[in-house]
Amino acid sequence: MPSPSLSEIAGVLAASRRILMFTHVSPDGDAIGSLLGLGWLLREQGKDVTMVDADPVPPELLFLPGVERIANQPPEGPWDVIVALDASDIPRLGSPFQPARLNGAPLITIDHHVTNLRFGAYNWVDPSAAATAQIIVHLADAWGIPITKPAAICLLAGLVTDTRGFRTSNVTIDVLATAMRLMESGADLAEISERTLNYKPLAAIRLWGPALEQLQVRGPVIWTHVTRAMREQVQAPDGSDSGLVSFLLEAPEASIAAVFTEKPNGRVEVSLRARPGLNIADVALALGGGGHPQAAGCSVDGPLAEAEVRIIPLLLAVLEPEGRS
Ligand SMILES: [Mn+2]
Repeated sequence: MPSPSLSEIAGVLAASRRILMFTHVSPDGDAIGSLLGLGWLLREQGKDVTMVDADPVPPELLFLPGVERIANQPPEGPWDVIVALDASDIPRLGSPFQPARLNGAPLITIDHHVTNLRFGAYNWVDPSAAATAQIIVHLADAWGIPITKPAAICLLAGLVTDTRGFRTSNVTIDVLATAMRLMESGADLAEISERTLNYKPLAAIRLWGPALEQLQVRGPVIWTHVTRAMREQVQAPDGSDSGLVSFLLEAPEASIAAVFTEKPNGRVEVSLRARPGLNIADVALALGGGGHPQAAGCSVDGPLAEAEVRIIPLLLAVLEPEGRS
C-alpha cells in the first residue's frame, strides 16, 4: 500500500469520533508532547479522545496541560480509529496495546524514527522530522485547523526535548519555523526549556556517581553500566538516568557512547548515542530495538557483562571504514 498523504490521515481523523491514542513506553518529552498536543487538537475538533501510556509520565513533564488525562490502560471500546505516536514497532507501545481488543479499528502510525516498521493501516513516517511533535504541526496544517495555546505548549515541549534544545543535527530551518509558529500560538520557549531540559532528579545525579566510576573507553567508544546494586546503593528508583549516555558523548575522545542498564526482570536496556555522520540505529534495529542514526536503543538478554562483551564490538564496527577487517 502506498504511503497515504497527511491530508488523507487528517481526513480519516476528521471522519472519526472515538479516537484511541498510544505512545511509547518509558515516554520522553516527544512521546508525551505529541500525545497531548494531538489530543488537544482532536478535542478542539469535537472528538472523543482517549490517551494511553503504559508507564508514568516523567516528573519534568507533569506541567504540560492535559497530562492528568493520560490513562495507563484503555477503557472498553469500540473505537473508530487508533493512533500510535513516536513508536517504531508494536512492542514499543507496551502491554496496553492489545490488537485483539481494538475490534478491527484502523491503526494510524505517525512517527519520525527511521527504523519504523510501518505496522499500521496508515503510516506517516518522516525521518527528516526532528520530532513527532513537528509532524503533528504539519498534520494540523494539512487538516487546516488552528493550533491553540495548550496544544502549542505540548508540541513545543516535544520539539525542545527531542532536539535537546535545538542542538541536534536534524534541526533545520523548518524545525525552527515550526518552533516559531508554536511560540506565536502562545508557547513559552524559555519556560519549556527550563522545565524539561534543566531537570535532573537528585536520585539520578547520585546514580551518576557509581555509574561513572565504572566508565570504560575503547578507542572512540565510551560506555558504562547501571546495575541494580548501584540503584539500591543510592536509593534511586527504577527509571530514568537523566541522560547519562548523552553526557558521556560530551567527551571529545568519544564518537559513540553506550549505557547498559540492568532491569528488574534481568534484561539489559542499552542506550546508544553517536556523533553526526555515524549511524547506530542499524545496530539497535539488529538487536530488536530502534531509533535514530544518532540516538537509539534496545533491550537485550542479560547478564550485563555478557551484553557488553557482545555489543561493544558491534559499536566499534560502526566506526570501521567499509570493507576493512
Ligand atoms: Mn521522538
